Amino acid sequence: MTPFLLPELREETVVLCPGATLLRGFALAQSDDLVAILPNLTAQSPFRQMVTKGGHLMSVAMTNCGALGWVSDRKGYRYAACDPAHGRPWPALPDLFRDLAQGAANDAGFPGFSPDVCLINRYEPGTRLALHQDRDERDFTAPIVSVSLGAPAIFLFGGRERSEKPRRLKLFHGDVVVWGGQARLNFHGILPLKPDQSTILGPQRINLTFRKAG
Ligand code: MD3
Ligand code: FE
Repeated sequence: MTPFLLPELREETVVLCPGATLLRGFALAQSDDLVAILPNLTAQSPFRQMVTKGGHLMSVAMTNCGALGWVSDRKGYRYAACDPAHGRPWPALPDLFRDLAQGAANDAGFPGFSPDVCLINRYEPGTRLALHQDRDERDFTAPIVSVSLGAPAIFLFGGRERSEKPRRLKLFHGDVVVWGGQARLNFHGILPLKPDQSTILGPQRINLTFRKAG
């Protein structure tokens, strides 16, 4: 018997601050299935680097699935029902994705979470995400559920003010974090992904964020 290899036994729940719960390893048991679904989604709506309102190309490559998707261009940030790359709807949210996000939200104290967006972020070596708040959604009472896959990354999480010095947290393949309540509008970001970290996804990290935007 090697019970220490069972993913279930590596699960752990850590309250990071009021409203933010780290569910270490929560997605490990389903991670192969989550990874296997990604090519079906990206065949319909490929990863692309979006442009900010200020004209900068984002370092993170993104796509979406669900009834809505997060998009950015010279007009700004918004949620849109169709992929601007081709004008058709985003791929549907797979049941496995929805069930995972609902289960995590429920365990973190947010029962009845019903996401309509899964933003899929891809990080390659050097890719970063600058400190920001997520405030493009209509209803800040719904949490955001984030699922980390592939290479580990250092997550920065600050407070409600940009001036607060962010804490650092390393997120690994299979980790899930639920951000709601008082933590919903906290500043956060990702440090540049380190090179030479090869995983199930090669040298990249994929993050799924589930949101209720509409
Ligand atoms: C804390 N993504 O897509 S997920 C984003 O790893 C984003 O790709 C990061 O920030 C990533 O907007 C971080 C963790 C996360 C997501 C939303 C939050 C943390 C959050 C909203 C409020 C507070
Ligand atoms: Fe964010």
